[in-house]
Amino acid sequence: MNFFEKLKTGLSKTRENFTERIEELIGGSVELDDDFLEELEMLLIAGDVGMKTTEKIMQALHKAIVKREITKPEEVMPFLKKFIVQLLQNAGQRMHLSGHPSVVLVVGVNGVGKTTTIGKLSNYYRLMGYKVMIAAGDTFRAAAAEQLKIWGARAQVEVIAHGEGADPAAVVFDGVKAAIARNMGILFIDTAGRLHNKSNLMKELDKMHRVIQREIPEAPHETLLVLDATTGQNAISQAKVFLETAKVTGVVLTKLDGTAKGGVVIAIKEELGLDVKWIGVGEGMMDFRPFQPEEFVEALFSEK
Ligand SMILES: Nc1nc2c(ncn2[C@@H]2O[C@H](COP(=O)(O)OP(=O)(O)OP(=O)(O)O)[C@@H](O)[C@H]2O)c(=O)[nH]1
Ligand SMILES: [Mg+2]
Repeated sequence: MNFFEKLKTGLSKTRENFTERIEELIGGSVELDDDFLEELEMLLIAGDVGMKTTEKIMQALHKAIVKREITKPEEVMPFLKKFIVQLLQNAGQRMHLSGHPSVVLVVGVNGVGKTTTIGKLSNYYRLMGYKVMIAAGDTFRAAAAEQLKIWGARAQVEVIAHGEGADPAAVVFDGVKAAIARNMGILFIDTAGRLHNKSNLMKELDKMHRVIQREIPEAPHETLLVLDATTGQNAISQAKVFLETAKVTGVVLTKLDGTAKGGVVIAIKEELGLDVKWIGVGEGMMDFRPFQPEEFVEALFSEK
């Protein structure tokens, strides 16, 4: 199965919950009346697109109807598709990797897929020709470093780790030093995902930043927030806490396979002002790709 097929299969529940219900509405309507518009609005909200985004889409649709650019229900689907691609389209999706090394901090609450994402990213960039290293900054959870080492071995990338309970900032320090000494292109830093309260999270991230910036003042070059698509709107509230404490530069949206809440991709951009840079559609190394709006929308709106 190629990635597009995987994405399409992964999004099948989201399609049932979102696209197919909109298609049903369109198929059962003759007119673009208030009932139709109200129903469509409900379906967008139920599809985890987010309130703000739904409003924006509905306003644009209304305008198109008033201007008679759209006159029939069956014209609504192509309109939505185009509009959503436009919403997701932007220039900020590329990773900033101009450092020597570039430091990429990976944050998020527990279980969202941080460690897996670092494994996948390491492999991706190694295949692109980068020299990659990983620092196991999650010293809190038992076996976290072991899990990372397994991923490191699979991705053929070295992992800098200390024992359980060690100071994460000390691991980060060693990681940064080693990455500089060995002329690495990218250093990925894993972090603990236990449910932080805000002040603890802030303290821990501050400390890591200080350690990193002592060696590389402009780092971290990227702070990726990992969000789990299966949690839908909860992912949005989680993200807000991180946005208040860390300078997040992009989102990795994991577990798009098998969730009905894939519409959250659209909400992330509009509600949080963040770009989804990567998506995960499975547990394997290759189930991962830069987010491409057109491909995503194509998979979301494709026929079975
Ligand atoms: N189906 C699916 N599972 C995923 C994906 N990404 C990660 N997972 C799974 O989610 C689980 C948690 O992944 P981890 O990478 O350990 O998550 P984490 O954020 O590092 O978790 P903590 O270290 O406990 O905070 C694992 O079983 C992964 O295999 C994905 O894109 N799709
Ligand atoms: Mg982890």
